[in-house]
Amino acid sequence: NIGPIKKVSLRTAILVIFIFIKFNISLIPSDSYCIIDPIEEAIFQNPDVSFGGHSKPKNCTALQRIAIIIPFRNRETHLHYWLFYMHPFLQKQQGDYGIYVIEQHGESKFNRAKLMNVGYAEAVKDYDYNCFIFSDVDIIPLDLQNLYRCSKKPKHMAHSLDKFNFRLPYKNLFGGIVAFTKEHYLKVNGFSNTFWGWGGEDDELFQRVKAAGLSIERASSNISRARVFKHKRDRGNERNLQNVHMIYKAKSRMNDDGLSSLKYTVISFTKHRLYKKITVDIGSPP
Ligand code: UD2
Repeated sequence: NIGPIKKVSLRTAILVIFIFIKFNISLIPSDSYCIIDPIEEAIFQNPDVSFGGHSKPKNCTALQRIAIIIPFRNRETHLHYWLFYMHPFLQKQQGDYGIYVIEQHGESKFNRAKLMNVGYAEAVKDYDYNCFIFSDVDIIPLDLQNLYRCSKKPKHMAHSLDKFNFRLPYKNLFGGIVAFTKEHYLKVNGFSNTFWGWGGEDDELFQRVKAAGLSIERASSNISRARVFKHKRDRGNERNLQNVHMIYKAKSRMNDDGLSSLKYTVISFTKHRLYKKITVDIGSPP
């Protein structure tokens, strides 16, 4: 006889041991648990992507050769997740594509639009691209039917985002992801180079499209649903209210401010396993 209290504690001990075994719980610290950086998994899962981030379909010739340009500074984690999701996505769509991460060197105010122009200028030196998709590093499409391709019109591809409840916040929004044929990007003279800090450059691009006599298109919002990684406003990319005044001057400035006036210095080219990174000095605001 072990007495009622001892019986209870024996039962409890057996129960605890059972739970530990059943749910594979160990009290011994283990060194085998680790958080895998998604880039490791992405590299492992995309052996067909060639060094530097180019991939094309094996059994057919794609009609479009697509450069995907990503403006970048201090967003490593987002970039790794973007690559993790997007390489399989783009390969399933049988894209002939290359990934260009354009990193702004230094601490001066971020200039997303100028980095896009640099991406264009560098990508055309590499390959005969005829379609350019300018994408933020933190937007992931949720539907494979959302084709990462150019259309007959400049295409806005970030109009159905989870952060806006999958609704278009305002009619002229043209930020996040846009796709231009080479012909159309040249026709609008690219983005403006003069938008330093957050805001306005996407609206100004919309005005350029209009001024060039073009219009934009958007695919159905159902298939364009996309997720945005949550983040705070980055240091060095504070809202710039001066940008607001420049938006509606797009037409008068368009020919002199853009690809035609682009100046930058390349600090480094780095071919990574799944992308090409070009670090550039694009100067600082006047
Ligand atoms: C909105 C637009 C974005 C742009 C911005 C205003 C949508 C969905 N997004 O995004 O396209 O027009 O407003 O400028 O309409 N970045 C870095 N490091 C930095 C800062 C920015 O890498 O320090 C890059 C990165 O690719 C990022 C992008 O620039 O995704 C846009 O910056 P944001 O994410 O802060 O802007 P957000 O989300 O308010």
